Amino acid sequence: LGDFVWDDPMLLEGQLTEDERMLRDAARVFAGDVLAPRVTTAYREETTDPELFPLMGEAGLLGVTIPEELGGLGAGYVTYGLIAREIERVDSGYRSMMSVQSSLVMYPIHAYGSEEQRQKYLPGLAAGTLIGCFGLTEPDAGSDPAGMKTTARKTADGYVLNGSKMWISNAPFADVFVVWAKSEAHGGKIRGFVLDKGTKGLSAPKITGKLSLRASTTGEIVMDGVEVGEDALLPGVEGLKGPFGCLNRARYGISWGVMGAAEACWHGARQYGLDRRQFGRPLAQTQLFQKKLADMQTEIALGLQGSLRLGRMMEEGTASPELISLMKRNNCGKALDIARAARDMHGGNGISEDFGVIRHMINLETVNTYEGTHDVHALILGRAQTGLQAFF
Ligand code: TGC
Ligand code: FAD
Repeated sequence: LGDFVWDDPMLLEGQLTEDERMLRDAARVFAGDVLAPRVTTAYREETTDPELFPLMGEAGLLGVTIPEELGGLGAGYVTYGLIAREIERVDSGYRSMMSVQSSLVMYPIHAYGSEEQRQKYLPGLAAGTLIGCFGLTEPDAGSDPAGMKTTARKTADGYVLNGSKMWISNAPFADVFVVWAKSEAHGGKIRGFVLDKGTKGLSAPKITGKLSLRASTTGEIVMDGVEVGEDALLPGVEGLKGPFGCLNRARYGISWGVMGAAEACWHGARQYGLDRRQFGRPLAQTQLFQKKLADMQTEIALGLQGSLRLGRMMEEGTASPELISLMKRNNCGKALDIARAARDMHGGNGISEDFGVIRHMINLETVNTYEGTHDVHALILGRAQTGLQAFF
């Protein structure tokens, strides 16, 4: 039998290629050097420095799976997941900025866009000189995006969009808006459009007062008679499978990302328990403390192994949307439990910004909700195993 590696019980490290380890290590250095020093202030002040996008771009963190000739890294899904894990180890909001740009903006332009749209947007998005956002959710259509009210009406040479989107990451400073609307010219089917900042009738007010994910900026998208040409339509997809194709990639990345946040909480709690003495011995020498550490270690080891398997399946083309739901749901729920336990294990210090565990815990409330809530993914899995639709 082999040796037990407490912080990598499944020996994940040995299951990665040299390139994957190298790109992961570069992301870890970036997260430590560039993101970690900013996060406490950004979170406290509820601000995002848009300058982070070009820095992420320079570091090769945007469009990891997009081909190199379009500015991406041309790497695989496992690399994308490993990078999400390193960034979310610092903060879920920073991973959110990166995954919206990569999976929800660059992916649809690459997968569904025309060659002109790819050339126009992808290099700038990969470099981070353009910032993107993705508008699916509306004030009255969250878990049920088919209920959206945003419309695209055909004109002689394009479309007019009307409607509003809610809870849109990056929107207030975005240059490129991928929005989904019901198009009358396409029988009321959902179609994707790429809008440019500054187009008349398009605005994106910031949502303030968020008590979670404060280092990521969130806004509305208001479309009040936004006129665009035919070239704004994403030609390659029709129906809900368009936005869901993007969500599959982002949800997969989240399954890795939240494990990074969970690891930060677990390692923090372990170290705190080793350093802090009560009743004449380290907290880490008590049975209850060790049981919590063992639970964290187990769930993280299993969660990472599941994400790695899913990543390999994505790379070989065998991953199903339902399996993505399973991993997104499981890893978010487990990460939230771990963060809550770590907060408790830090005692009073657990509520201080100096230790970061409460920031992770509160962030994970959002991550458990966006990209399909924990319960909505349960309904997707329930439907897949019973054949019975329980949404309505
Ligand atoms: P349903 O009848 O199940 O499907 C409609 C059509 O869509 C297709 N489809 C998928 N295609 C690819 N991948 C998937 N995962 C797909 N899921 C469904 C399906 O095959 C069908 O296609 P067709 O050709 O037959 O028309 O649709 P429904 O209306 O019953 O949907 C129910 C439900 C609950 C599954 C779905 O609406 C859902 O997943 N709701 C959650 C909504 C959600 O995840 N919103 C996310 C918004 S974006 C966001 O949160 C970004 S946060 C980013 C950040 O900051 O990191
Ligand atoms: P609702 O759908 O109203 O759900 C409320 C509750 O009801 C949940 O517990 C849910 O599980 C439950 N529920 C819903 N339907 C059922 C059912 N059939 N059976 C049982 N229970 C049910 N969206 C974007 O498009 N782009 C973004 O960039 C984006 N970024 C976000 C950033 C943040 C910080 C947040 C908070 C959200 C973001 N979202 C974004 C929106 C996010 O995807 C939605 O909030 C999420 O899909 C849930 O929708 P909702 O908020 O309308 O909740």
